[in-house]
Formats: sequence, structure tokens, C-alpha cells
Amino acid sequence: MKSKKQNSKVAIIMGSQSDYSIMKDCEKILKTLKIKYKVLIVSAHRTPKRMFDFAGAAEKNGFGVIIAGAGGAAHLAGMVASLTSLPVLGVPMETKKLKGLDSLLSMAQMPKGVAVGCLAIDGAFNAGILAASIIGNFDEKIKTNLEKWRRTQSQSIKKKPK
Ligand code: RP5
Repeated sequence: MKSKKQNSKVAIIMGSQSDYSIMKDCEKILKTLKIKYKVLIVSAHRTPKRMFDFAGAAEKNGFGVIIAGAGGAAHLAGMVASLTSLPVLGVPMETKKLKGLDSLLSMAQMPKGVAVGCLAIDGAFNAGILAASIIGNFDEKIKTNLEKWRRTQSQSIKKKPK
């Protein structure tokens, strides 16, 4: 893969302020792995122009991966994926009425032709890990950071339960 250092940044976008308490998990792991990121509220239905502008300029603005958190009829990840060829990872938010099954199916069931990598409900932390794997393909430093973090995780798992 061609090395594009300037595209090592991750965009964390979310449909609402109310998603942020979960999406912070993503920030945590990106910080640990020393990946640069930007956090924005971008709503597919409340701020469609912002979404178009963001997605259209994302590559030019140095992003290599977009992580999109949304809940309910969660079309943000799919819409953004339709506007850029960057990888888009969707984080379905847990919802009050349907416990996030609505968000999960909205993101996971993308019709053929435009892809969203859908994480678990509230899976913001893993979205960050997956973003690191993608960026690690062309940024050796991030790959090393991720491998080190995974080794530490393995070492922290006790052999026997207490
Ligand atoms: C979606 O609707 C957001 O992503 C959020 O998960 C959900 C509820 O938004 P608020 O009504 O809390 O702003 O657009």
C-alpha cells in the first residue's frame, strides 16, 4: 500500500451530543495508540449540509478512517460512506425503545454497493482498535503501538479465575 502519512488521522463523528458519552471510548483508545483524531457532531438528518461538506472534504483533510456513531434509524454511517471512498466504521448506539437493535440493523444491513464496517452496539472502543489496524497498514508506528497494546492486554489476562 502506498504510504500516505497525512491520512493517518481518524474522524470520530456522531449524530448527537447524546452519543458522546459512548463515543468517548473511541477517543480513549486512539489516545493510547497515539493516533490523531478529530471529534465532530454531524447528523445525517439534522445537519445534512454539514454531513455533505464533511464527507466530501474528509480525504483532503487528512482523514484515513471515519468512525460514525448514531442511534435509531441510523443512516449517518451509510450516508457518509456513500459520499467518500474512505473506510467508514459504524457504531450503533443503544436506544431506549429498541435497545439499539434499530441502530444495529440500520448500519449492518447496508444494501450492496456501499459498505459500512459495523461494530457492536456501543462498540466505540473496538471501532478505535479497528481504525488503528487500518491505519497500521501504512503507518508502521501505529502498527507497533497496536501490537504492543495487544501484548499488554494478553499479559493482563490471568490464567485462573479467582
Ligand atoms: C440520532 O438520534 C443520534 O445519533 C442519537 O443517537 C439519536 C438521539 O439523538 P438526540 O435526540 O438525543 O439528539 O440522530
